Amino acid sequence: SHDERTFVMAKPDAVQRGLIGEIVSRIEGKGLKLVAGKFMRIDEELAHEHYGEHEGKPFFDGLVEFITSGPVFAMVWEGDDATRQVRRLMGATDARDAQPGTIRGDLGNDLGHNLIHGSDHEDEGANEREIDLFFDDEELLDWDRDASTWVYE
Ligand code: DAT
Ligand code: MG
Repeated sequence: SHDERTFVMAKPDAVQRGLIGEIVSRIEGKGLKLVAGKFMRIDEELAHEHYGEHEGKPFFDGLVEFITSGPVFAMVWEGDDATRQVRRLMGATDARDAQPGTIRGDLGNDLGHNLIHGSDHEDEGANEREIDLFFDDEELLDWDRDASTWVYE
């Protein structure tokens, strides 16, 4: 099915560096369908919920500080295997190790400042949880994109 949804966000460093369009463009170009987008600030509470799995780790406070430091562009993308496909486009967590051709590999130079978040495809249900955390149901648009018949056989 082509209707898997995943949560993606251009982090504050991507927004500050003017890379929102580049990030959207790469995911759009891959053939995924945009279902929601929101330019917003993450407050302390949302940051703790979103990154709850990392609470207690040495980098947690810095991570929360970074993600709340400026606006982010939150998105929901849909497509076949969308969660894993976005992770492939993103590249490895540490942008210094990410392969060229990936968003982090081409545009990033740091572990923390790694430009983009995408739901973890190895964490069952993380995509739906994160979509629910950031978006109300009515913010997710139900629409047909004519190009879909040319993306998937
Ligand atoms: P990802 O963003 O690839 O899903 P993650 O969920 O393991 O990676 O970690 C969330 C973010 O936390 C990651 O994008 C950057 C930061 N981070 C992860 N490990 C770190 C570490 N060892 N030191 C500093 N920051 C780290
Ligand atoms: Mg993660």
